[in-house]
Amino acid sequence: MPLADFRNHHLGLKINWRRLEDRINALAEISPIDGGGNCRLALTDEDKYGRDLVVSWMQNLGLDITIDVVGNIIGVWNVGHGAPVMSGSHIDTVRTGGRFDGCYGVLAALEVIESCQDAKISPPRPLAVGVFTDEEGARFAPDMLGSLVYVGGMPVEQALNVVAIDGPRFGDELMRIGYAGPAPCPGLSPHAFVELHIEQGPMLEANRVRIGAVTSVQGISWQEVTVLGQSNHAGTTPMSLRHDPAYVAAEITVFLRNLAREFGGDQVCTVGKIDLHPNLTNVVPAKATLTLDVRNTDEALLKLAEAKIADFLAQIAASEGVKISTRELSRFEPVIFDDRVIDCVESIAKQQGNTVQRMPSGAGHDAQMMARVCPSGMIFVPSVKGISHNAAEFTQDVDLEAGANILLHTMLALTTLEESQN
Ligand code: HGY
Ligand code: MN
Ligand code: MN
Repeated sequence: MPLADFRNHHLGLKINWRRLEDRINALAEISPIDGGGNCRLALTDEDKYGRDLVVSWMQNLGLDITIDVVGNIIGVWNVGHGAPVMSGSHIDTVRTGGRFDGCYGVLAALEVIESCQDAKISPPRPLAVGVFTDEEGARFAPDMLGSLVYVGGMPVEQALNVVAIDGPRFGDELMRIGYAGPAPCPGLSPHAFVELHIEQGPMLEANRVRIGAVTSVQGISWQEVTVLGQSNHAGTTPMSLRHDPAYVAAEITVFLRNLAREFGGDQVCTVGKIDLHPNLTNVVPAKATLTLDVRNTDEALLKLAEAKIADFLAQIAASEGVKISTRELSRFEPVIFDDRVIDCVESIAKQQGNTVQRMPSGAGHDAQMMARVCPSGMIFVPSVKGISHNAAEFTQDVDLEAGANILLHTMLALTTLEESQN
């Protein structure tokens, strides 16, 4: 069958929603938290149990499974010829994660393969599913660490030596959970990559649109800021003599909020983590360690925000008599997806009767790393009330099913994408 006809020949093919729903619920049973979400921080035992379950489903589908040196799991359905069309995402979560963030994309990709197998169709290229390690970066920074190493964006040794916020070394935890694999990184470059994900923001719901054809991912700047002051007695130390890291941390948090307000547009700033030492009621802290998450779709504005923050840190260190040091945790420039993949997602979404809009991604995703090695793109479905990184994260079944059917036909269409000219 000529490649061009291949896609049109299967337009009626649909995923099995019940089967996909059952798998989403089964994975969500692993380390559930109150409210219906999950806590499976990267390389914890809970992450291992989730990995084991997904690997068992890959085995049942007869996929060729490789585990690489940073624990990425790649399952390939070896039909057809040449480099595979790959989909996938992550199954690690933040501490207060929802059941869809990442997991939906991995399980929908498995469902695409199983639906093709059920229909006894044989795509002209292999189809692959990637389960990337530590996409969240919540325990081991940076975020998207596994896919970054997969595409050669970070040396393996550097990744293995990353230290978790709770102490252990990445490489040791990977060994401990039994996912230190033999496959080298950089890994196999796919022919094309498309990731299905919940939007995690309010745009699709606000616009009453079902599908997002994602055009780009905004730039991300993560820093750890350490403020060293002088521990002192809370009762006896006059305010004028204090060098108080907790106060400085609060001023930094307020500065970030005001900077986002001043910049407006897509600028977002978050202080998500503050640790005080010794963290006691009657002690002026000796040290504050906080994280800054600063993002913008525009690289020049992101750089300007970073420069303004650096100036403020220098000023407040001088005025409060504290010592401030910073450590970069993540720094990714904005990524633009391949027009052909965006067009494909948009046209297939319309063909299947969905409302669709083009939009940037506020969250980071593995697709932004895959875009370094092959034509890549993403499909979004709405998040109810735009909530995510929260157990209350929710997406309607009808939207989840629609997204998976678009993934099915986008992957099949990408098997006939002409070779990139680069
Ligand atoms: O941080 C992010 O945007 C993603 O959830 N890792
Ligand atoms: Mn995610
Ligand atoms: Mn996430």
